Amino acid sequence: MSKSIPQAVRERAAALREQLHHHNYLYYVLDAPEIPDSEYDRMLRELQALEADHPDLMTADSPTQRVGASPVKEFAEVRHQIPMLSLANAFADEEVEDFDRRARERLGVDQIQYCAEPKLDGLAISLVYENGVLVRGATRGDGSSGEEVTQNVRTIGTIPLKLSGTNIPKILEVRGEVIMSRSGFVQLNEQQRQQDEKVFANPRNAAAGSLRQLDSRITARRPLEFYCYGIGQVEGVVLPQTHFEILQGLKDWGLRLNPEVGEVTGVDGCLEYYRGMQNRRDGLDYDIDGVVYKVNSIAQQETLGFVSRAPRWAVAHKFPAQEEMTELLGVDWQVGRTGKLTPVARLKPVFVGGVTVSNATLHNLDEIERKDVRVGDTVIVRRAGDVIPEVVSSVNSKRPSHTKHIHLPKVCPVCGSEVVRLEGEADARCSGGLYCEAQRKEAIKHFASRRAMDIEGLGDKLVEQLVDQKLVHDLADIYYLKLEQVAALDRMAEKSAQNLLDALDKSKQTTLERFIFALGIRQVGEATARSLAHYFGNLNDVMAASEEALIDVADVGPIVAESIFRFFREPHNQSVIKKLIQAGILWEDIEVKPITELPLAGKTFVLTGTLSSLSRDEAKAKLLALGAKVSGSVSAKTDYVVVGVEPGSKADKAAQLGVSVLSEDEFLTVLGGQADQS
Ligand code: D41
Repeated sequence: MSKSIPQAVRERAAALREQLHHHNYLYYVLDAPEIPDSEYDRMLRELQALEADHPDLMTADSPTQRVGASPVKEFAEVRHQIPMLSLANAFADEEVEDFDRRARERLGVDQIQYCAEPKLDGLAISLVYENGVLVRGATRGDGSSGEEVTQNVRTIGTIPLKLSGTNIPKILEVRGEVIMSRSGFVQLNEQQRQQDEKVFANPRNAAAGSLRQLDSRITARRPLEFYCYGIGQVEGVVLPQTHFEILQGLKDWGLRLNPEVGEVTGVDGCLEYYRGMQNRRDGLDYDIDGVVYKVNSIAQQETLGFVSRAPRWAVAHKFPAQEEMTELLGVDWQVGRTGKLTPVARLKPVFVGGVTVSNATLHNLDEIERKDVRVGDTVIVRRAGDVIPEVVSSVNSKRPSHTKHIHLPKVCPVCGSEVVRLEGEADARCSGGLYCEAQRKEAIKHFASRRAMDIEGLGDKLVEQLVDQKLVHDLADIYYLKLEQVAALDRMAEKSAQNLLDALDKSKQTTLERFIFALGIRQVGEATARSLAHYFGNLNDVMAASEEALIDVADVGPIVAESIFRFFREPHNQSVIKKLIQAGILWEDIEVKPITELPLAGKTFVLTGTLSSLSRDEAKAKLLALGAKVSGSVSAKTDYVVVGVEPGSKADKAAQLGVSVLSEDEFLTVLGGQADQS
């Protein structure tokens, strides 16, 4: 070290390093930070400035190393002093039983104590500490030699640059796994997407790609973590007699140990641990692909030794793979509640995630294109936890010469109606609406709802039964139900059935706007239905209107106009409407009066609090009928705020903005007065 550095600077740098190490340990290892991040950053910047002014101050274990260093051209090769062994795999319980039996026979014991660990799905690395200072990090490579990634591992917060505690060995090689958490992975990919950079297929790939960066400043920005699982070369310390105790010792030196690691007895203990981890797996914030059992006694490990490159004292008990390759035989399109078409991959059956999978989702056409999946391709199928299996990607190198591109069907596979994909929407939809079986239940529920035809007693459960039992094929069928059909349904009796028929009868007397709203045309809510009713005055004119004519209606833009136009061109919709009218649905045609001539035209109301004489929906309906708009929030454009009992913040907002406030009585007067006039 240079003599020109003042003693005070030297001491300050040492003190900062000491504090930063301590806070790093509290934050990453104990998960119990004592100071805010801002304070940590301030100390780090101060140390960086001192080191920049006095480069001789720099040390291998300085916390400033965490931000990365200048890029390297390539990684140097490092030979592992003691080879990093590989792990034998077991897939079935019987293979674990065989492993345990062989080990017991060799040792001549009845039962073995094991250390059980989750098998993290990351990259194995080796860290060498000399007199407590991290001097080298290397990948496992082929087990004999790997790549030197010291600058990169120094950027990983959970890897101590300096060991803490007492009895620090002269040389300590720690082995463990570098991983990326699931949440870190999601965040990283989100960021990559925003910056138009490559997104990673899974946390393991992201961890590998991040660790093997020639520019460690990039590694520093990646959410990598480290968990230790063992040791290599050790000098200058006497280690405990069991693997579990050795791991505890590493923890005391400041290395991170997975909290799931535990001691178990015999093969039964192993299998019990396996089931436990399998159940907890989905709840962890990192991927594991199995568990590892290690004979706990170091003396017994030495007796057992190893075959070729794998120890006889350890085995990885793998979970069923969550990703497998198989062939894409074809694609079917499934129609969902709203008519949305989802492409479903028909696969050559494959065992993945513990079950045989022959169908998987392809999400939508954009995803199919992004993943470049074609029929005939070999694809990767993923089934994680209880989620729906999905096609992750195609395997380009396995593409045969005869693949077929996947196209959106022109007509709905369920009902044969035209399929439409509106501009700017990822999803394609069946235009069959009321006719399409897949959409029928939802359409009927909407039709019957309070703000539509208001059919009392026709709830969701009943609608489902009616459709499932094939009593109702289209909307209009509900008006042709017979008493004995309804009475025979679950949780129905003669009386309740009669009540439903009465409610159906009562609903037939309605208004044009309710009827249009009840049809469930995409993009047509209550306000638009009302505008249409008032603009055209009768149903025939609405049905016959051109897109140009529709655009002239207040609140109707080109997208809404197209949706309405298409709906009424669909022959099935036309015939269902005819059948509904024939069932006796009626309303009085509206005398066509431009909306601007209605008494409350151009006035915007906001309702807040509970009104005693009418419901919020009723009040809204009355206002709409008088040409007013009803909004959910108060703004400078609001004309009146109607305040009921227990009003919310909207009343305060009205006062702030100087908007007129109406009590319930005043509001009723407005409605009554206007109603008389109209
Ligand atoms: O979590 C892991 N991925 C893990 C890997 C673990 N918990 N323990 C391991 N133990 C070993 C032995 C028994 C050979 C010391 C391992 C690995 N090996 C390992 N990782 C990659 C290759 C081998």
